[in-house]
Amino acid sequence: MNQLRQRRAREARLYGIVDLGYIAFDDCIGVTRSLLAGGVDILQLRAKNHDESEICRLARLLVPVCHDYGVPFVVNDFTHVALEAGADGVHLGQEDGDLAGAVAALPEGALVGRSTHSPAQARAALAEGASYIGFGPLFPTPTKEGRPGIGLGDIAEVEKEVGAQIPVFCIGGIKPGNLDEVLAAGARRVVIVSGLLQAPDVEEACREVRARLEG
Ligand code: TZP
Ligand code: MG
Repeated sequence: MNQLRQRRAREARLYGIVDLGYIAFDDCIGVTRSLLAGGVDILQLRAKNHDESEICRLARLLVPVCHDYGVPFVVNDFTHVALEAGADGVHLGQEDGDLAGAVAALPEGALVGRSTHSPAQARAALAEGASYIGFGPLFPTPTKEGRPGIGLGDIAEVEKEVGAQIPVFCIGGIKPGNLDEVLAAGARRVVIVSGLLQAPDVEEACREVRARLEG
């Protein structure tokens, strides 16, 4: 990954996800362009219920689109797909395998993100070499059904301990309407999925959220 994109990831405030649960395969490039034009700093492809060859095909199309904007592109779940597609990294959940394996498989400087649901998991991900973490879901969300919200109470602690070393992105049920309370709880960076993808104007929604994250 080039230095521009490394820096963009380090300083990222808004992380966007093209989630095929919300977006049709054929609309992915257009929606990705809207997210990028609106100012997302990292873009992930998340495609539950699609096979790996399809994900790889789409990832290959999205890599140059993201790179045109200087934005790192990350594949959810599959390190080998990230590698094959020329992505800038992979995002792994708690059950998606060890981080060291992904770090070893990907080029030096690649992003290896981890989903975490508690301060203990956040500290463990840092110790295992995560480039960044997602922390949540803060609120219950249809994007990740069946998981309880962890609330806002641990954000400040995780931001202080882990966020001093790697980016911590709060995630899960974040919308323009609750962003202020998330920020007031100590969040500095967020992932927003449905709140952006379901907005009437995706680009404008990103712009507004970005301005509030920087404000
Ligand atoms: N991991 C934890 S919550 C979540 C993921 C992928 C979904 C976030 O989506 P939304 O629509 O912003 O609640
Ligand atoms: Mg996963």
